[in-house]
Amino acid sequence: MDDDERPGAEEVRSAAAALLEENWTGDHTVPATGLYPHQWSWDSGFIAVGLRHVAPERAQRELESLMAAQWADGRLPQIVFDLDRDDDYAPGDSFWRSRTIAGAPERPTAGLIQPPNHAWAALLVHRADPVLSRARRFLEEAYPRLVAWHGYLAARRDHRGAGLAAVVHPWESGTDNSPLWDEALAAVPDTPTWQVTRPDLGHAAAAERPGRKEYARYFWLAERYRDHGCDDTDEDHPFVMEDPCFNALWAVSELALAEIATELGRDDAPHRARAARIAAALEGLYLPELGIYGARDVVRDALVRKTTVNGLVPLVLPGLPHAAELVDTLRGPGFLCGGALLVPSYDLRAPDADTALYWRGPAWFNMNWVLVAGLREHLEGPLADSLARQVITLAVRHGFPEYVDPITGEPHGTRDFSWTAALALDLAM
Ligand code: 9WN
Repeated sequence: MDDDERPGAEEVRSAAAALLEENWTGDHTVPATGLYPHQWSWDSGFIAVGLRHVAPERAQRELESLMAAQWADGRLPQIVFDLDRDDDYAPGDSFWRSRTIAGAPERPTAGLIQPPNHAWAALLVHRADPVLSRARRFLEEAYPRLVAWHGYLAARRDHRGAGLAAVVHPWESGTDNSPLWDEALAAVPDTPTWQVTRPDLGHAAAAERPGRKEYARYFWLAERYRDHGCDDTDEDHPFVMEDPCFNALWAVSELALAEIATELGRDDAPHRARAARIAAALEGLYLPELGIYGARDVVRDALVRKTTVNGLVPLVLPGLPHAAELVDTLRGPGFLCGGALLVPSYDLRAPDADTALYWRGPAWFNMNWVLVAGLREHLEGPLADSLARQVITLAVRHGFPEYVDPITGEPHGTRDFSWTAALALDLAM
């Protein structure tokens, strides 16, 4: 790409800041008006990372509003519903009825969770403006909530007792229709009691969203979890998966909590110990023959041997034993050397890869941002820099799309997507 095609830092900053302002509701940022009208958990983490450069107080409030919807058991919910603005999303509050569940907060939320990037985000937000952060007691207030959130993962989601947290629904992974979940999902009934509605298809093309059968299974699983009071005691829950992306983000966030503890004059050792335990347990997901981390299907006690971007995310961990192999895989024919501009969500050589279909081939900006951080962690500066430039260029050129075709850069999904703007902004600063 020619240098003159690249947007300058000021162009990125003003376009991204304007979009984030537009998507700000007064206490949080929606992922995108229309398709995603509420507050999403890991979106808020990524959005805060970008917001810190242009509106540090709003970045703090982004995380505070999510943490205000914490459940008594410590979970941070996948979605906090904003009923005043829009109810055009399913399943919404009428499905979850969270206020009828013991321990749920005042504000209506989903019962599920999303990947724990929040402590990492909180640390970055603090460091962007420590004076403001201290004046607002941002870390003092956030720390116990983040400790409780990670405590929930350790106490309620470590189904095997091996040190990893499991997701009980594809939505919890944030990578909804990733090929990692195919087999486990195929065993889930597609007969929910709740009538499946698809408002999402009014905002994005059907060919770019999960299919009808998948949605029926998503609803069935959500219904099952809800009908067990979201209490994580359902021993026959049919979908229990250990995701390398979710757990790597947990470990990084645990390391961030250690830094936060130090900043607050508390003991960082328990956080470092837990991060080390997660990192050690992650090694059980490594697939040497593929040079990548897979997922574990806890119900079937089997590893899912598929090469997806989720399996590259452990690169963010310092001292990762297989970092060199992961970098080779990332540079290799399934990912960047398939001629890709950005790292795709799924091995481009897979017969069922589809470069326009959501988490089954397209490149996502959050994953590429995480990989830039991972490459920098492992001293792969030039590759990190070229990936960062592509993130910025494709984000700005196409009006902050949700995801892009990794080969052509063609935009897909919704536009004006908040984390695309926030993370391009972060890389441009
Ligand atoms: C379900 C909001 C969310 C992201 C997820 C992405 C998509 C929701 C959906 O949008 O999922 O949570 O309705 O498809 O997969 O990562 O957090 O942006």
